[in-house]
Amino acid sequence: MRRPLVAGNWKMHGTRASVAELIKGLRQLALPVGVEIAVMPPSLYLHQVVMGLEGKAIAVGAQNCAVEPMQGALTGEIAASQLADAGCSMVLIGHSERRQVLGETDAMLTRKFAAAQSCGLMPVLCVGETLEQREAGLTLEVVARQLGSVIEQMGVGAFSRAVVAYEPVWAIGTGLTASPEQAQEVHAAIRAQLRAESAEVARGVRILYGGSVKAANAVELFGMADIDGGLIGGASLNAEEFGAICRAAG
Ligand code: G2H
Repeated sequence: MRRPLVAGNWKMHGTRASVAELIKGLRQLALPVGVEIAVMPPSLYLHQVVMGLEGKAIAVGAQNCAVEPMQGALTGEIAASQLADAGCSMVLIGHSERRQVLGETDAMLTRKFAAAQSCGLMPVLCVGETLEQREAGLTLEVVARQLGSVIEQMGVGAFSRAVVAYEPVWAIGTGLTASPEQAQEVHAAIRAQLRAESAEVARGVRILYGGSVKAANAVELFGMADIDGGLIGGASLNAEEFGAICRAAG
């Protein structure tokens, strides 16, 4: 069976002091066995979090990596090899805030996905439609294109070492959540797209749901057949709430 994964995406939140508080809260959590748990702080605080969570079964990931895998002349970027060196084990690729605000394209994201894997990091590929696209009936088409561009370049086998996160853009940080049935429909389509290339990869790949997940709606969402955990934004900034969400996946 697939091991659920709950990852906290801290986005651009935190100070050294608030990060220290959050680490303290996370260290006190009773965590469920059988659930993989990760937090993804801003890059500036990765070292602090890796050190602070030493010995606790919480992995650390980054929110982005450079298109080039190795260190070099690329001002302001961070290479996947440097993230691995800093103690990260995974990295978000193509969060909608980066696609929309920073103009990251499917082509760039495929390079980042490849860079991450070449350095031993597990990419968490984010896909999802805008409200406009949903209302135009384009949800499955948009998600299939975002996923398809990585499958095309990397081959489906790459998803035996990757995670997919479905995050409807209209549900991100808005308080609106996709209903479990709405999310399940898209998750099933993602798995079917992978199954068309490899039944084995489709069976094993974890597909997370993200978008205003909180303790109050996590059990219902995680109870759906093709939802294998969550990517948690706002609610992951509160250790107790995050802990409750992790337990909901157990
Ligand atoms: C979606 C999610 C985490 P939030 O972006 O990636 O954020 O839970 O705040 O909607």
